[in-house]
Amino acid sequence: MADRKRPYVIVTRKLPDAIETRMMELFRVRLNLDDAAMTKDELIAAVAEADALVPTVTDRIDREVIEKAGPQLKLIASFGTGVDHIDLNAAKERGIAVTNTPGVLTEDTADMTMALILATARRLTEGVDLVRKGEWTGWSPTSMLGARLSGKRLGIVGMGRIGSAVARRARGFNLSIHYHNRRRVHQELEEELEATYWDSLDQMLARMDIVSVNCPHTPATYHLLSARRLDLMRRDAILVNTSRGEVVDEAHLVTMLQRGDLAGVGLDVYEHEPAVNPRLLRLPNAVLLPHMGSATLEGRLDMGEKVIINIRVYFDGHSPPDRVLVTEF
Ligand code: 8YV
Repeated sequence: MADRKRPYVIVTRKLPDAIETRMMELFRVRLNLDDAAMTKDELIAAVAEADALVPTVTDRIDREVIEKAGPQLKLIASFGTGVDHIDLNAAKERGIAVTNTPGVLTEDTADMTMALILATARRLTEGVDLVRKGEWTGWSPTSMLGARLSGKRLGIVGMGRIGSAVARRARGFNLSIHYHNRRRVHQELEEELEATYWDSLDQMLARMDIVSVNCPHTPATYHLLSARRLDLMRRDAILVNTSRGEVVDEAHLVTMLQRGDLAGVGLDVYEHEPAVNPRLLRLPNAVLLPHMGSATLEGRLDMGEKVIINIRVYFDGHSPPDRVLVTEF
């Protein structure tokens, strides 16, 4: 490809070597080899010169950044599925296309959701800590008792790709599947999962042993699990979140755990990421992960390949396969 025809692509974080190498072959690229997250000024400078920007969840591409974009910026090809870090309306107004990488991190995120359900119900991190600290004095019939999964009810908030993948796994653990979603899913899927649909999130929350948050963060889902709704949950229930922290009122969640109004939480995401509420850190019944739900080698490669395809297809003059439409949110 002649250089003048190659789009100039700025990548905000270090990506897997194989992806960066392929990008170098296909585009004019500025990589970020030391992986330091860009400041707002650096993002503004990047959109002033790039034809395509490849950000991640750690970059806030807000209206202010988008309004500073030069006329050459045509595409924001995000490395990740969630697009809540990008102001989609501002991009649309400027005629800038936005793409993401859906589908390729479904299985990995669902695996991590199950891992958090198991770890929280069976007190995995408490057990690990006991052994590592040399404080384990031997087996006892009444120590480290958790909750049995088999036969319990799992309520999935958001039955999209990831929610359905969680449900399939959960069936293998003999959990019964319940869900709340904007729209009821197809009958075949409901039958396959033997899933019970709840139009009322309030009513579902009040009856579940385990609640899993699997919906995206949008203006409509911000604090969907509000203080009032969290208070509806059973005292012996657990909550896991591998989606976005903003969907849950985190401060109230912590207060409930401190008061013993909830049995435990498993969190991979936080409302003010990467800050983790210090009160959470002190709670033994909180299993806390550093936003690693999709962190597999295979997943990162697949995400990178999707980014490359979206850029190529767009600059070949076609609609990219993973174009995000504002109306979806
Ligand atoms: C990604 C995620 O790793 O894709 C998402 O929405 O939350 C993560 O698992 C991250 O977004 C990369 O930008």
